[in-house]
Amino acid sequence: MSMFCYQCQETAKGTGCTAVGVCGKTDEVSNLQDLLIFVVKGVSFLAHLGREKGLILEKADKFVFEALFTTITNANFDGDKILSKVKEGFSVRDFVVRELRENGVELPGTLPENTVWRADQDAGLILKSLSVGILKEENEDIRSLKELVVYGLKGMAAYAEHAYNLGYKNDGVFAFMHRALSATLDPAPELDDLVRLVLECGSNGVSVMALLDKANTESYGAPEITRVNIGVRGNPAILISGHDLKDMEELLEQTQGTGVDVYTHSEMLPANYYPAFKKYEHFVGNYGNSWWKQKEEFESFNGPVLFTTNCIVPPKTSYKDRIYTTGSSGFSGCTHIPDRVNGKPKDFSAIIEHAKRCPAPKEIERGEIVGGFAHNQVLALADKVVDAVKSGAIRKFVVMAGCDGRMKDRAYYTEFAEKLPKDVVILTAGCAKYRYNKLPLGDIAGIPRVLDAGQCNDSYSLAVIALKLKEVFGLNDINDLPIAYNIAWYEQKAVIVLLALLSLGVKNIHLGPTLPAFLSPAVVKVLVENFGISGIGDVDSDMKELIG
Ligand code: SF4
Ligand code: SF3
Repeated sequence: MSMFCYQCQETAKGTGCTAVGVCGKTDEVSNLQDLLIFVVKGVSFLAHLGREKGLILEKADKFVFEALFTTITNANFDGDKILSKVKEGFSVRDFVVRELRENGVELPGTLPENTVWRADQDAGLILKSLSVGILKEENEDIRSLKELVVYGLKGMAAYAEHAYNLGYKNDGVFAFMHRALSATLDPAPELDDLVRLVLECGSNGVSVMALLDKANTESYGAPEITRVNIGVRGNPAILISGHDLKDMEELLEQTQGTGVDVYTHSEMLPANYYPAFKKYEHFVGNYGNSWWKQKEEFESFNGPVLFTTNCIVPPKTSYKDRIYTTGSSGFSGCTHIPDRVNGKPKDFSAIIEHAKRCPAPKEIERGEIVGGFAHNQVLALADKVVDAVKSGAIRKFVVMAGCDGRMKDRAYYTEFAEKLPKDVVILTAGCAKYRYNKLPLGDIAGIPRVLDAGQCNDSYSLAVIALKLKEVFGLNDINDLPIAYNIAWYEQKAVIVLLALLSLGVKNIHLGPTLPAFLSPAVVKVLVENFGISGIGDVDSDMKELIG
């Protein structure tokens, strides 16, 4: 075994990637990510000591969320970038220690190794990276709960970073991140304390998604019902993927008047729903499907592709030179567009010039998809929705949010959507929607049968809608609503979305296509007993159970 990673749904044999990632991550990159998490925990341990005494250090907050985001599945495959992040962690650690001393915060007599270990040479770092992995924790249940916390924090970090890029932050979320990471350094924690931490992770997940919702909507307007073009025009173009709307804004600004069009890819599709982006005439629509189809679709797109976040599939040499990364994403050998300096916009001129040299995208489909059903828009239609439920025109909603993935068994979700009775409406968010958002599912009294709220973080919108419906129908329990949950997961943002739903009291969530490998049997038992979580079975039996 040269590595161990089991953080995503596609982990090898459903147990763990041990030689190379199914995602394409090498053992060296995987181990360096382990080392980065090791250092992150050290920084958070120290930052938490400061916070207990009222000392807030933004440098530590920023380092922690950026580093966690870097280790999310399919975000960063660049070993050098991860190594430099580890080194940055050492200097952030030094800075925090200095600040603690200067502010009279006492350091404990014995400090965890994570706060003091260092090496100056890369060889020393690489050697250390082999011994700080997940399996170092021998107790299966403690390991499971600690990793569940860390993966929830990774998702939280991604959303915190997007909000931060727009000038929004929630100090309580940062405080929690440091406290939780610090708690994972306890060599002999009580299981109950870890379970409590997992639940707190969920409520902080709600806070960070609410923050990002506020950041996105205050910056770009509330998403509106939109018919998104999925065809192409004849100009050279840039395809923008990932989740970061600040990058979207700056790219649209800088491409204006250059003759280069912009299309969204995968999780960037919901950018089409924001009023502020609609004013750009050269913003054409969405190209392609969810992340795992990129090998074929980037080939036919012809122009350069900008990754603002996950999900990158290791590119084929035929188009690798057209891949650009920015922010927490990275891939060795691809051009990385540096971060903003002193609040100035990123410089996208290189990718724009590249686009000008490329042929226009090849058409792979034609038509439109409808989206933009975030909470504001749905609540504007609340009367219509409530009437439809009261009259029985809508029998039930089914939340089918989350992620898509490449495994064949995800055809389940297409079949489930197709077989749903005609009086059931799908509520979705995240890239899971690509399994059914182009099917002719029709509408109910003018309400489309697939209501897409947006990106995975917009699952928050689905929770707001559910809470509003609960109020309108005068119910005491969110679980009394006619809403079923059949959620698909892949990476760690789905983990925080799931924990957030649990913290809101949602029960009986079906999670598929498989339950996480990082949940030990005892932890699964806790989730089943307290929240009624279950996996999925075959479409017909699940339909009976979920819809009746
Ligand atoms: Fe394997 Fe997923 Fe980890 Fe990649 S992220 S190494 S596929 S478990
Ligand atoms: Fe998708 Fe990667 Fe999760 Fe944001 S883009 S939902 S998988």
